Amino acid sequence: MSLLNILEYPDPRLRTQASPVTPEEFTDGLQKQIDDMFETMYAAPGIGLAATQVDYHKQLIVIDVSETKDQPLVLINPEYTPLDDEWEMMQEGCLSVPEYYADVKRHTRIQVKALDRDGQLQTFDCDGLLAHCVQHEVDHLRGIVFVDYLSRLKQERVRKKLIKRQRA
Ligand code: GNR
Ligand code: NI
Repeated sequence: MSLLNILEYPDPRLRTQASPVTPEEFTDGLQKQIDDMFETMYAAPGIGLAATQVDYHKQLIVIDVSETKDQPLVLINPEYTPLDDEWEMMQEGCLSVPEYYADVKRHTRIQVKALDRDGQLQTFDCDGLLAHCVQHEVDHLRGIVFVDYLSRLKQERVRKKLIKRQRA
């Protein structure tokens, strides 16, 4: 396994739209990419990682929100739908925006449909941290970073702080 480099905001590659994984792409190479993404996420440490963040522009996400770090979840070509009209705020962080945290409003309860690492369709309902994490990761696949939801002033502050940090 290998650790992958994580792109940092405001890297323009974080704006890339990921393409769906096709049936022919379920190869050993994809399995290795998934394992490398888990290793990178656990090492960071983080609770989720989207392929976009490691400059791999396929619709692939790895997640583990468990305290014990033993409940890996692979979401390929994910889609979600809100289960009701409720929204909630939660403080979010992002491995592509190091050392910055801000409140983000997301759907409280969602239904998720995605393929697993074997290409089998999985469907589940979730809420809480997992629901926030899925929405945050699906945003990455669409080229959206959580700071996009903040005021222009805050976005400008984060951008300057990270550019300074990247030079150091
Ligand atoms: O590690 C992470 N924590 C987190 C906390 C609240 C909502 C979303 C997240 S995802 C983040 C890892 C990451 O950057 N995934 O893209
Ligand atoms: Ni993120």
